Amino acid sequence: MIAITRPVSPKMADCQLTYQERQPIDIALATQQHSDYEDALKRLGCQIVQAPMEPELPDSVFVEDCAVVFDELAIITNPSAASRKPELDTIVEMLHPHRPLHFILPPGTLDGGDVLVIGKQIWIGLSGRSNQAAAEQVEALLQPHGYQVQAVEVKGCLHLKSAVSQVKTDTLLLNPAWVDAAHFEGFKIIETFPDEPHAANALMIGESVIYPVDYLLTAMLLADKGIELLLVDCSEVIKAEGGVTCCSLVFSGKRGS
Ligand code: CIR
Repeated sequence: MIAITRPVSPKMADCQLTYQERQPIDIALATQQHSDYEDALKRLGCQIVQAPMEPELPDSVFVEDCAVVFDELAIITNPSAASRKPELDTIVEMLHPHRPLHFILPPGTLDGGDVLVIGKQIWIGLSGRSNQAAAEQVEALLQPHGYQVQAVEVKGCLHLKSAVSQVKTDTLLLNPAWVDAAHFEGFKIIETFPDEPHAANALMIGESVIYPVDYLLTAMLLADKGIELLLVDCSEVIKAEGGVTCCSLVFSGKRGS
């Protein structure tokens, strides 16, 4: 597995914010936490490939939003937040050797945080950042490869994967206030605690899950259910409305057909 990451920008405190109040961000601490996160990815067998630092782009650490990589091809997104569009260039360069690249075109807008992929099923969050036109473009690209694409309404949070993510082959972690569990037929659902609304974002790699220590109640619940957790401190990216999925682009080093 390859994991593309990018160093924290010194300007991360000027990040986009939609639902949260602006809070001071400790850049040195964010950098340390990001390095610990990269160590967790390495422990799970990922080879880290760092994108160049983009000091002037506050949200550039959140590489997940720039692309979605499948075995057969990669989709370069089209972020609706103007400050995030320049993040794409270096990710295009980095993915070019690995996959045929396809681009989401206007009027489509898409952030990778709105794309949940499990096997050949793809859910696309209709959020403030991603729209139906983008979902239709994703479907046109992936249906010929046997994928099923479903657009789902997201309310009250930034991205679909703020509301739901995979924690086991057959199990999703989900905040029912933000997305309807009925969209995920056939999966077992673990609900986040009402006191930890942001706790639904987990990064499953193999059979392990990288998870924020910041959501202890939910972490204990997941551990109780036998899920192997690698806990990482995410206090600073959480202040920027980020989580564990958004700080990497993880994909197989082998290309499929
Ligand atoms: C933004 O609003 O775009 C950033 N401050 C946070 C992006 C987090 N990305 C993600 O969850 N995929």
